[in-house]
Amino acid sequence: MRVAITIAGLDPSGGAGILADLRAFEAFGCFGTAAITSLTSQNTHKVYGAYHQPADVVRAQIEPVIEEFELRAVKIGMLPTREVIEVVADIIERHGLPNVVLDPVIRSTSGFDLIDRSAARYLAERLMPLADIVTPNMAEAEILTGLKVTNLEEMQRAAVQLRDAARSSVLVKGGHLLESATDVLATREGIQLFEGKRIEGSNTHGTGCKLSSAIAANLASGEQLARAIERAKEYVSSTLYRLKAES
Ligand code: PXL
Repeated sequence: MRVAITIAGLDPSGGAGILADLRAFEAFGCFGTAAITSLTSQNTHKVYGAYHQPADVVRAQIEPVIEEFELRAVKIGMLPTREVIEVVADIIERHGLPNVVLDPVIRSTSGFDLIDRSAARYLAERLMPLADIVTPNMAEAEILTGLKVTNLEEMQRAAVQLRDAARSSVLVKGGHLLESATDVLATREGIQLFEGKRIEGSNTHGTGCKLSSAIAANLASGEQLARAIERAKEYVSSTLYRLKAES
């Protein structure tokens, strides 16, 4: 049995956060475990609030799971405070957890700050270097680099800067590009583009959560990074088409 963990926030409306992560794990044959970092109050249109969990509560959720299961991948989503970031970094280091996919969740699409201001900087310094791949969207790439990220060229510049700073692979997601949804991957080997079609009129809430979890599940099955990203993108597109057809 391949087991993965998601360490992320709970979106009770199910589109984002751990509920979306668990579905993506399952779609790729991974048994999902989870630790909740923040209980949010939201629906697919708006975030009303977030009740961040104390760092020791986050640790208490993760340690017994590690004791029982040999984790094959770790997806990290919303880490709301410096203290929670420190606990997660410490656990990854001490247990040498493999296939760490970090989705640096900072702000909801509707503009709600999901993590403390100083936590974004700490996330970059402390946790990005421990990740195998970091998956910021364009807005998150701007906050993490201080660069403007509005087109493909700027996405490439941001991806390279983040890769060099963290020495981990970086996928800057182009879901907010006007004409396409092309993603930019920067690894030690160089830059690779992943073309994506923009799916008009679909509800994109939670796509980042699904993508990072699907990448983690594919890495857990032994896929190479580029193939894991391709398969994850196909999965996210298929869920968007399905949601659109059903709405
Ligand atoms: O999509 C970003 C995100 C991640 N995790 C949780 C969220 C959101 C956006 O609202 O609520 C828990």
